[in-house]
Amino acid sequence: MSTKKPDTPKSQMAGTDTLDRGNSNSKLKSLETFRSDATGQALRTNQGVKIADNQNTLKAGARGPSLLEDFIMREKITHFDHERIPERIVHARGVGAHGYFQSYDNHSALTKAGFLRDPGKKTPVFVRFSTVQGPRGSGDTVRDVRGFAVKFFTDEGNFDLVGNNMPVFFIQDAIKFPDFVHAVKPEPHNEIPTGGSAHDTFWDFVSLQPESAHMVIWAMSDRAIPKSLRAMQGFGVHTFRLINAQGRSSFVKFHWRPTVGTCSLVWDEAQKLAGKDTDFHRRDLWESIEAGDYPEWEFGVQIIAEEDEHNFDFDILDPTKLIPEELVPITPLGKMVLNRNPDNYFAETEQVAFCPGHIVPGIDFSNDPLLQGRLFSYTDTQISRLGGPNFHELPINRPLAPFHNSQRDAMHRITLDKGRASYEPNSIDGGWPRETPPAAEDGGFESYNERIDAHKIRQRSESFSDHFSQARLFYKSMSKHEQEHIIAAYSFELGKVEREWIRERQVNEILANIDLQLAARVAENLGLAAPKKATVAERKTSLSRSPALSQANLLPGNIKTRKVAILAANGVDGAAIDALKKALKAEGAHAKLLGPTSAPVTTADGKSLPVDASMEGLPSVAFDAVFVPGGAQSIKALSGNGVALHYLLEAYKHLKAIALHGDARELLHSLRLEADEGLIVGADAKALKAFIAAIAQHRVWSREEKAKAIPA
Ligand code: HDE
Repeated sequence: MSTKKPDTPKSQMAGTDTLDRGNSNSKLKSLETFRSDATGQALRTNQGVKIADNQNTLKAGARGPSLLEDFIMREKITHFDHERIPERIVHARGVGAHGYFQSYDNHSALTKAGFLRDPGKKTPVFVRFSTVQGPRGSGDTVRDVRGFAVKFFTDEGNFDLVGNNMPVFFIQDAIKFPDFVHAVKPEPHNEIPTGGSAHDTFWDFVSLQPESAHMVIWAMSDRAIPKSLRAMQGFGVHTFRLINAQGRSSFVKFHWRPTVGTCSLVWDEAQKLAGKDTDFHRRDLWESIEAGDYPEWEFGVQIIAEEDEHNFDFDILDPTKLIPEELVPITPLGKMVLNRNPDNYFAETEQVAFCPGHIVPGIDFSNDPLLQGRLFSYTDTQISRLGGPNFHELPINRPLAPFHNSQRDAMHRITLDKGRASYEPNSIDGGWPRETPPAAEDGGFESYNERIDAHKIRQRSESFSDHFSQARLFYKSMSKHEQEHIIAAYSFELGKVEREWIRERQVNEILANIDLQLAARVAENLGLAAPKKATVAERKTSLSRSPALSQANLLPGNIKTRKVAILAANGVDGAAIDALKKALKAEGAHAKLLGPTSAPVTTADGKSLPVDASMEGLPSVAFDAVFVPGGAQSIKALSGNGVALHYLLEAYKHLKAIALHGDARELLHSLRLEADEGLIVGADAKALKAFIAAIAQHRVWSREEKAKAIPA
């Protein structure tokens, strides 16, 4: 972001800009003349009249009453009065970014979708990440599922992959969605809590709805407090179909894997961030893109041949089940890069309208009953949220593929349809627009020719009835520290539940059926008796562990884009700062210099160093690691500075890498800490290497027990 003082406008320049949706195609650009740039422009009313005075309402005398005829003031206030639109009923808080998708190869054996057949093509995308429960102004780091919705502007129309950062869902049938959402949302009498699930109605519902057991354990895991939006996996959740030119269908699960690895905050850090920086995740996304650290994901699919549909010990149509990667590995198809921030939050991130029903030839739905319901819901919700059925004409939603049909009029119509015939067939307008028969390339959309022979019935398939095996698989696949976090999260959330019978039901009828030890640990923390046995018999499954589910196995082994705080006061060793910055730069990581205040600090050799912020301004929770350079005078000042000491203790408690360089060793005494594999003391190259290695580990898990003694 530029902090330069802006120039005074000199000329009356052209007032529109173009939208480059991550694509340099000039034909596309010329279609998009809706971005308004007011630089050099006169202030005018919406009717184009130049405004002479934007400071004073028209009055009868300088001290007299305002006049109704002031059309300038009335227009301005009227527009302002209607600025807000309804926020999304779920996923209200979100952040978006533009970028592109590029296929690695020609995947025509799998699908006829054009954007997956041409490795030379960059398909523009717009992505919106979101939390689910909280309103638009709620905190970014609350414990919650994250939405991961991608709109691909393909040449054959828009494809929306509206997924989450967890591979399963709370319910199996769409008809239960309003019940689930009503239960998790703030309670109706007092609208508490904002942004969280730690309350009675949520736990009442999920403890009565065993199909939620698997998703709830994901929500109680570290996955629900991601480190950043850039460090999240994404999942299409449902099984979809890919169809090739020969009409062959394969079932697929869609996956996004971030190149920076998948990792999380720790709980105390997440809670503090929700207060200290409500915008933590959106700020990180924005700043990374501005800095050129473009977030990147690999896009892949698990492929299940049509004939293998029934070869699993769960139903692939059941959205509460994942397909373990150990059973079906992910085939990489391409990559997505986010390289441009929106120009306008409302016009782009708020008005973007996703719908799982937006698909293109080569992609099709499965009969997953949750997906089937979603196909209806999203368009319906946009009609009330965006005020009518023309939301596809808003700039952020307009396909880049041309669209013509006989749909006409309605609220907010932008397109001026020429011609007389708004019906088909017609002979007046030459019969246009006409149907396109399906074809191997560029054909009309054709649904997969699936044979259905069934009774009309309201019933859940028996193959959907195993609610606990995969929740157990998830728990058993976690590393020790991840299991401890899950126990702590259930204990925290259920501890906030006021009704004891709800706590008991969750422990005895859900957790006991996942794992008796998990149930016993949570019961102990709640002061309940540990359940003695499961109420549902354990089923035999083909897999007891899935290492791919543990975030301990999902780190990239480097420190690219990580952020290090340097704590300094007057008298600091400037050479140590330079050496660290150089080393971090070589690794693709970043450093910020923090002083006791926002004033520059003076180095031991008399140089003045501007600081990026004060220690209070950018707290330890905003960083991945902390470095304290030597310099006797600086260390003396920091040892007597409560903010600095708290900074280090908090970073220690949050299991971050800390390096105490040279004289900074003294701080060990003031802090009453001992060096460990992530608390590195020393001033040589070896110490710097050890510091970088510790950052790459993301957290010092071996410290976790000890760190519990540090006050929060
Ligand atoms: Fe959504 N969901 N959902 N959902 N969902 C919405 O659509 C709905 C589900 C997801 O950034 C709404 O435009 C039903 C699963 C994301 O704009 C609404 C059911 C998954 C977003 C809606 C589900 C999702 C939404 C609210 C059960 C993961 C935000 C505003 C049948 C695969 C998209 C809107 C954005 C948003 C309905 C279940 C993901 C009300 C009925 C499963 C990422 O239409």
